[in-house]
Amino acid sequence: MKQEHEKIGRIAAVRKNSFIILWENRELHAKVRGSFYEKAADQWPVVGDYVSFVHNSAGDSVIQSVVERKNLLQRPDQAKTGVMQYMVSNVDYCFIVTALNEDYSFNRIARYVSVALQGGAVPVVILTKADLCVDVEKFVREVQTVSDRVRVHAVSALRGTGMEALAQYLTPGVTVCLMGSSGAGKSTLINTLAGEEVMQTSTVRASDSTGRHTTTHRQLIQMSNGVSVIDTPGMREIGMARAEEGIDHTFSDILELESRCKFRNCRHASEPSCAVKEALADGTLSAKRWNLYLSLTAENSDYAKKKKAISKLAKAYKSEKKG
Ligand SMILES: Nc1nc2c(ncn2[C@@H]2O[C@H](COP(=O)(O)OP(=O)(O)OP(=O)(O)O)[C@@H](O)[C@H]2O)c(=O)[nH]1
Ligand SMILES: [Mg+2]
Repeated sequence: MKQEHEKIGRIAAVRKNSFIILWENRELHAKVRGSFYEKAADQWPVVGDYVSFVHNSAGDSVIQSVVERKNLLQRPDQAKTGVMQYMVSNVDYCFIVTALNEDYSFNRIARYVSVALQGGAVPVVILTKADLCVDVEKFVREVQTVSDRVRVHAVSALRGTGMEALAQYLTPGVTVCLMGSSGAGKSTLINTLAGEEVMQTSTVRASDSTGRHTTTHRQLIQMSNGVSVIDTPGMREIGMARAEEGIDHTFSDILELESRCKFRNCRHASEPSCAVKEALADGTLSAKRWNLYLSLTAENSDYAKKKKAISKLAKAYKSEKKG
């Protein structure tokens, strides 16, 4: 319960155990109250969280609790240690930013779409640097085949083209999070939308078209039109973990096919009247899409197995210490 003297603000940035709270157009430095140290990692404030806090005008304010989240976007940490990284919360639209150069990857987009859908955010693929690409429409069409849940727009921040299509998402009170590789143009897009330089940007390496990790931490920016935008540092990869529902939503066409197989536990191997095999044979389902679904699902369940093994080891270690 929020006490009389507590205020509600929104987390704009997190640096280890220090937090920045946005409150009445001010940025306040804050720490969490001691009881947080007994809480699980996903209970700690992340960028996008609304928090109840006690204001301290002379020093750090103190976060008392995290207001119940609408959603939480997460991914496995890159070291694949079985630990999840809790990225951002209370996101309406997840802008999956991919440049129309060597950065473009159909498979990576499908991964981001699964993560966004798992977190309950609407995935919107933004193909940037359209000015560098000769056949933009081909890529737009291809992205549309990732999932019927995905929306896609091609833009050039450099030329200012395609930006007007993004206005439909940018309504007051909405939170948009931008994700994608370093150098894809996330911060540039935010600056263009804000109409001023709110984020620092820098040129990409000509050799491989990738960026230099200009944005180093997640940051929420409140724009004058009432939209909150979260910029994130470029990600090298996006692994699959705890994303089974997101994967199912992304590949809902495959789930629909599976439901039409004669046998409920059909492995789509040698069983008769298998709707998946039939769709693969008549071309309604491409082998590429089927294999992508299989590989994302396998990666996701591998993670669950690994996590189980780790917790088993941890339990054994604990009881050994006790005994
Ligand atoms: N040609 C072209 N260049 C662009 C466009 N948008 C961004 N860029 C350039 O791409 C480079 C990288 O842009 P950033 O906005 O810093 O990329 P970022 O995704 O924020 O990168 P990180 O912060 O490292 O994750 C800059 O030199 C931009 O000027 C575009 O539409 N067309
Ligand atoms: Mg950036």
